[in-house]
Amino acid sequence: MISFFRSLSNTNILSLVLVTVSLLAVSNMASAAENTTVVLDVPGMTCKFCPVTIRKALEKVPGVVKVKSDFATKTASVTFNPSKTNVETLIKTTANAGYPSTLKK
Ligand SMILES: [Cu+2]
Repeated sequence: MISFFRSLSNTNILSLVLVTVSLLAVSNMASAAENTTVVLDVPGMTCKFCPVTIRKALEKVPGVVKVKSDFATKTASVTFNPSKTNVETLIKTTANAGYPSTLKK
């Protein structure tokens, strides 16, 4: 091991350290930006096209990754990046689209 490091020039050791540090930084960022999924109750859905309107509105919100809206259960399941948006914004978005919602308990 020691001879391995002796065989490396100082520049190579420095670049090894830099690569290690940047890899650690990337993995930390990934865990900090872990996505969250919430389910919203949207009681105002009255036909099978309502969930489509709601899904399209939510998909326009920056930070929203995935939306599944369902007429049968009158819910919208939203996966989002919590460093970019939040539940209040999602609820405001459905209300602005004509469908007031609440966080499903
Ligand atoms: Cu409808």
